[in-house]
Amino acid sequence: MKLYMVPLAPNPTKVMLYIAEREELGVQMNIEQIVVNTVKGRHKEPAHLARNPFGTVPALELDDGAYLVESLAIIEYLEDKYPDNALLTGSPEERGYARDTERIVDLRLASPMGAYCHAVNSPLGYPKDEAKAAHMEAAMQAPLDYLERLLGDGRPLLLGTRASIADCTLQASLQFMRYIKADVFGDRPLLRDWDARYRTRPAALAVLKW
Ligand SMILES: N[C@@H](CCC(=O)N[C@@H](CS)C(=O)NCC(=O)O)C(=O)O
Repeated sequence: MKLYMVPLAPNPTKVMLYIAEREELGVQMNIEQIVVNTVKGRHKEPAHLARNPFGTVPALELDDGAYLVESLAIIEYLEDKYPDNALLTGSPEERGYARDTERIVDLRLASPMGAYCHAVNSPLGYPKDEAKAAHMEAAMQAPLDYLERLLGDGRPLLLGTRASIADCTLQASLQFMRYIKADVFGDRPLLRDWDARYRTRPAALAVLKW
């Protein structure tokens, strides 16, 4: 299999963190990672549009030549394909809660963070938009408060002691925030500690560049 990705972008990065976390658990998926240079616009060229008609990364090329082009679907496919030591484990309630947390992080936080970064200092050259940045920053506050409360019981990671898809998703977006030198934590010491702690994990050391 081949993962078409670019290191800074949050959606590919969350898949890369996910793969690295699984490798730490002893699961070798042998996925070749191939950079699509989005700064040079390669993701909008025919070669990449043939992989993903939406012109985005990531895209996972399966062994039969088909492509998956949604980051969460790629992760869920890899969970199904390599079920030993999967990240999504436990009772239906635990799995439901893990999925819920991942959706909250992705939809309520990663999404405004991405829009914020592009409005402030887009690596893809999108125009600056102060009003949009302020709106996106405001939107981040409730989910950040939610995560700060979650960590209030002393858990080291978002869902306990094991890395989760939500951890990968959050850290991938925070890397983008670091790239534009934005500190989103405010007075949220538990989240700040989580960030520092997650970034010492072997998976994070292997994948994160910022
Ligand atoms: N829903 C898709 C979103 C993919 C996406 O928007 N990727 C960004 C990078 S994080 C991208 O390729 N942006 C370039 C563009 O939209 O032109 C996913 O989760 O994979």
